[in-house]
Amino acid sequence: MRTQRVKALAALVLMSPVFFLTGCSKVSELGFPADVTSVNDQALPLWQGAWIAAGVVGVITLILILWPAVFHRAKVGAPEFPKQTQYNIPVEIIYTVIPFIIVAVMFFYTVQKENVIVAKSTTAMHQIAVNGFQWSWQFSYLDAGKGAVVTGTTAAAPVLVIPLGEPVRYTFTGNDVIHGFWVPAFMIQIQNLPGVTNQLEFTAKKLGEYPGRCNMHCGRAHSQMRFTVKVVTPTEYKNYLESLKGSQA
Ligand SMILES: [Cu+2]
Repeated sequence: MRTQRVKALAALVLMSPVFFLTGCSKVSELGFPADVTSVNDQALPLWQGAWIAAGVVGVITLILILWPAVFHRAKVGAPEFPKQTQYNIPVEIIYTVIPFIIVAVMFFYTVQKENVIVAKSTTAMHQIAVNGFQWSWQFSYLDAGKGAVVTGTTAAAPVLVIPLGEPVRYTFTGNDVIHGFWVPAFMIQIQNLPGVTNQLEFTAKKLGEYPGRCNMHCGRAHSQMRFTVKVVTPTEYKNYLESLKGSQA
């Protein structure tokens, strides 16, 4: 009975990476695509590094759990408890210092990557304002004048059209409550806050359509705050802006 249970447990442990990895396009990317935007270039190595760190900690923890369970089992006729030890100063120092080092290293790399991600150049070629409201999105293409605005509804999710290979400066605001502009494939999540303007600059690097949604619970129709980001060539982008201007005339 016991060996059966051990075998079942071993099979589960060995199979778990298979269940985990089958959903990913590429194992090394751990669920996020590479080379989609300039943000992925920074965030993906951080994501991979965090998984490696978690894997190392996980394996060491598993060994520390299984070691006593397998090699220090109660022997027949042994006293009820083994010798009890308290206040082992070196051990206590070690298990305080090691987590501190782990947190410090992850903090260092997070700050380093974040500084690059939020940096603003003076050469952003386009400006787009993203306003979240209950319950959809409004995209204003500022380089095409005041009229170039696309407003979505819960029934008709809006499309954010952006140019390939050209840096865009985005400003994010919230009209009523806090919303969250989230494009999973871009590894981007930034809050739309009422009364505060957030900014982010990035360059799309791959043509295609990418789903986005609001990830701050903002009210009854929060789940319908969907949108699509469409990355097009610079010429198509220019034509799109012209068409927006035309539709306002
Ligand atoms: Cu929302």
